[in-house]
Formats: sequence, C-alpha cells, structure tokens
Amino acid sequence: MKETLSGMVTRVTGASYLVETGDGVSHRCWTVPGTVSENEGANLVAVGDRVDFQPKASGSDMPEGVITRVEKRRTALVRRREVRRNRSKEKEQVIAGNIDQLVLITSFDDPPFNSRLVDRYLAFAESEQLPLLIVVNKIDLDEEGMVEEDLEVYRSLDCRTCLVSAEDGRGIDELRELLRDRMSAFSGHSGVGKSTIINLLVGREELRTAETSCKTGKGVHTTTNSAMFQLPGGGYVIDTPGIREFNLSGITKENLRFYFKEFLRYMPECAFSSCSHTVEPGCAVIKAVESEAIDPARYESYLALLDSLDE
Ligand SMILES: Nc1nc2c(ncn2[C@@H]2O[C@H](COP(=O)(O)OP(=O)(O)O)[C@@H](O)[C@H]2O)c(=O)[nH]1
Ligand SMILES: [Mg+2]
Ligand SMILES: [Zn+2]
Repeated sequence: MKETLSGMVTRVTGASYLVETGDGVSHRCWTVPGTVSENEGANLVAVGDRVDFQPKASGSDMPEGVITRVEKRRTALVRRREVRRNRSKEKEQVIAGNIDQLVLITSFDDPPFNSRLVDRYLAFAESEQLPLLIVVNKIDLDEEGMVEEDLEVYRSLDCRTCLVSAEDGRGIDELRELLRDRMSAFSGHSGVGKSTIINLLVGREELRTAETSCKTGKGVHTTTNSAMFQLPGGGYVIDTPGIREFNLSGITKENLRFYFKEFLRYMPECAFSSCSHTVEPGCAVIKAVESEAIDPARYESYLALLDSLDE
C-alpha cells in the first residue's frame, strides 16, 4: 500500500480536481465513483475541501492521484438550485467549502457604493453565521472622505470594513492582514475591482480584469468557475460568482427579521409576538426607525428584501 497524502482542493475542473499539499505542490486527482462517502448529499468534492489521496503514476508533468477520503466541511457556500444547468442532478452544487469569512468588494464610485447590496450580503452572512468584511475599493475617487458616512451604520453593527485603492495601493496592506491565514470568499458586483485586487494580493496576473477583456467600460463577468488563490502571507482567497448565484434558501419571510441584528433588541417590545415589522400596530421596530435609533435606510433594505422573498 502506497502512502496516503492529504491536501486541499484548489480547483475543480470538468473531470478532475487540483489538490495542493502542504508543500505547495499541486496534484491532479480523480475520484472513483462509489469509493468516497458523500458530504451530506451535497456534491462530493468542492474547492476548499480537505481530502486524502493515493498518488499514482503520472504520464504528465503534474503528479496525479485518486481521492480516497473527503473531510466533512465546516461551512459551505451553495449554489442556487434554479440556475443549475443540469436539473436532473439532485445534488446541490457547493461553490466553496470551509470558508472563514465572506468578503464583499464594493467601490466608492464607478459603480457607486450600494448600501442595499451590502444589506443583502449582511443578511446572508448572518444567516450563514459567517463574518462579513466590507471592502470599499476606488477610494482614490473619494477626495472628500464621503465613504465614512456610508460605512458608519455597518461599523455600528460590528462589521469589519477596509478602505482600499487598487489604483494607488492604499489600504492593501491592511487588507492583507485581514485575510492572513484565513479562507476568504470574495464576491462583489462586476466592475468594482475584484480582479484587480486579487491580482495585487496574489502578486501576479492570475485573473483577467475588465480592462483587458472588455473595452465598453461596462465590465463583464470574466470569472466563470470559482477558483482559489493562495496568498503569499498565508491564507486563501476564493473568487465566487456572487450572491445572485448563492442559495439563499436559509432566509425566509419569517426569519429575515433575525438577520437584521439591530432589530433584535426592539422585537420583544412589539405588540404582536409574530410581528413582521411592516404594518402591525404597536411595532417597536417601526418606532425605533421613526426615532432613527434604527437606521431608516437599513429598514428600507429589510422591506425590499422581504418583498423579494417567496411566501
Ligand atoms: N479609480 C480606480 N479604478 C480602479 C481601481 N481598481 C480597479 N479599477 C478599475 O475598475 C475597472 C474594473 O476592474 P476589475 O478588476 O476588472 O473589476 P471586477 O469586475 O470587479 O473584477 C478596471 O477598469 C480597473 O482598472 C481603483 O482602486 N481605483
Ligand atoms: Mg473580474
Ligand atoms: Zn414589530
């Protein structure tokens, strides 16, 4: 029996998986159907999974192996069922496993900072019990420091924030520190500078940026599969397709109120215990919004999100 190696899956391609061992070597690995136990009905192997594998003779430059065990993942970002191409497959598709934090890349301008989007991500992060780090890029476009006002409410909610400019390098070292030794899932609206930031962090031209792939200035989705990048200082970044593709089924009309955590202290005072904080008389949340103890824009986001959820 040959020795078994272990490592982490850094890329999922059509038929095989790239597994990186502790020494930084990548191995091209396969699974043999029926030989590896399932990860709770979700797909067998995802980026971020820890696996054991048996090395086998390789015909190419890259060492090869057969996966023999997949460790149970601590956390998983799951792709929304509706957008799966192959509907006959009953298994959910895991975008990434073992995530430590969600990192939302936004920009101060071009495209403008979008609180509504941040609130969506924050509710999602709360529902998944993942910390959210809000990164605001393009602060070189913010000569008057206006971004502070946008971020005030998130800081009051104990959300970590980081201001950067991929253009002039400001804040990038601080961002590196916030990512060090952790597994971070990056997402964000197209055009905010996600690829540019990842390239800076990784220190090489790993991802195509909008500049090289699209000349219309509107930005395009240049990232198709989720890919993982090792950070020179330790830790990993996974580039994800973003919240539109995430499975939000953990959030319902009934439980959304618990994911706006500043509501929680007022909720026990509502006249009705099942209060949705929309139209009910004697609603303590609405009262707190009226006195601005709760940020009215956050409440607007709550209503908009509630409206977008299925019955
Ligand atoms: N002014 C400014 N522009 C930036 C900054 N970072 C990225 N950009 C530009 O924003 C555009 C979109 O960048 P890209 O990395 O492709 O965005 P992505 O769609 O989020 O991956 C490109 O034209 C970049 O040159 C920044 O910090 N400041
Ligand atoms: Mg990009
Ligand atoms: Zn209420």
